[in-house]
Amino acid sequence: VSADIESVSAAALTREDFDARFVTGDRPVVIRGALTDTPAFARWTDEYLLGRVGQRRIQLTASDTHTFNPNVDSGMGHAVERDETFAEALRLVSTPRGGESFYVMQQSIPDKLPELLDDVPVPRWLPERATLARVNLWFGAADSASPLHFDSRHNFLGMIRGRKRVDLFAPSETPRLYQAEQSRHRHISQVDMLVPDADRFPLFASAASSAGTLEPGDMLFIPSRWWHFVRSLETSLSVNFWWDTADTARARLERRLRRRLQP
Ligand SMILES: O=C(O)CCC(=O)C(=O)O
Repeated sequence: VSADIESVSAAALTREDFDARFVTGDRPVVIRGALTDTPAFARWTDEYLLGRVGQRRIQLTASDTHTFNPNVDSGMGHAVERDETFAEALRLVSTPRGGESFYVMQQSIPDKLPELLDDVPVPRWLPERATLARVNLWFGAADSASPLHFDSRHNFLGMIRGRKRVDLFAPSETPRLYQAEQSRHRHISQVDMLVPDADRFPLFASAASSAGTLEPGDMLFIPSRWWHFVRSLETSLSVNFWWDTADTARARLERRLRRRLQP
């Protein structure tokens, strides 16, 4: 059961509209062309990135499949992080080799790649009442996929180069998504989106989802707690912004307290 993710053009959407319709409304939206006027969109070629941050050290995730799942027992492959220079990571991601795939995942731009920070201005749709928490870089080859999961913060996922295919599930679908409750990675689903196992996860087929393709320059708003499965359609470079409102910050604190108080 899948619908299209709603989309609006950047020019047609004010910050106030965005806040009222999508943040308060708890609805995802693709803002088309949101990043086309950023320095990152104009400048981020391999040559530019190598010149600016080639020698900076980052974590590169390696996996024996195209799905980069940190749950060792997921059956979706074994993802491990290793420390590399940005230049080496770029080389490994760009040179496919049999049996091993690489994905630069959620690397903090302010902490690890500070020379790039001025290239990614805070999107003008960030509500005035919101607090920006993190800005990350993602860089992967075609077919790289992060596992189906949710985050506790609101998210803007923006494409700089390449396209990504995204599937979204509302928090109300959680009972059909087989959350890895017992794991350290409890925000990750046990379902392999690429080959769902109907015997182990029979309810998954009836989960309602929406899907869409992010083109270069587009930015997707993923509300807090919405499940997302993201796959690169070609070599892709993206950034994401995690942010809180009073509601998401309070909900996170309450969940943490409740977990601590559990016998
Ligand atoms: O782009 C991806 O692979 C995943 C992005 C994501 O999970 C996020 O921004 O929270």
